[in-house]
Amino acid sequence: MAYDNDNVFAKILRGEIPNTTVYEDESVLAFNDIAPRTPVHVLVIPKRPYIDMDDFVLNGAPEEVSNFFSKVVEITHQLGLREDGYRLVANTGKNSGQLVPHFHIHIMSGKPLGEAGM
Ligand code: IU
Repeated sequence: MAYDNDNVFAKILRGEIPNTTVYEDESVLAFNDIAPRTPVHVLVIPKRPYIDMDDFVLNGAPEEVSNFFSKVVEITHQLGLREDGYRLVANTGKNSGQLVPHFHIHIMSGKPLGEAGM
């Protein structure tokens, strides 16, 4: 499957669609989910084009992958989530219900979330 340059997160990265950024550096962008399911619902994406978690982990450079996950944890700290905790979700492929074909991690928190599931 080829990466779709017209997916909504590609448009956000090109500045064609606005977003509420919570963190940005040369390789990563984090922004508030447009339809939050929890009081804190942030999406973290690599700036380079990967379709999903599988594509990212298998085809990204090892430093890129480890840097990304370090940034995710850094962002949870920046958001003040370490003490009460948080959930990370990375929908991958059809069965997961992944809607946007640009790899992203959901950071969800702000209340007790119960059993896993969105
Ligand atoms: P999923 O893992 O691909 O199902 O999640 C996509 C998320 O992207 C979902 O939570 C949407 O609310 C969110 N989103 C967004 O933040 N901005 C948008 O313009 C669109 C979707 I379209």
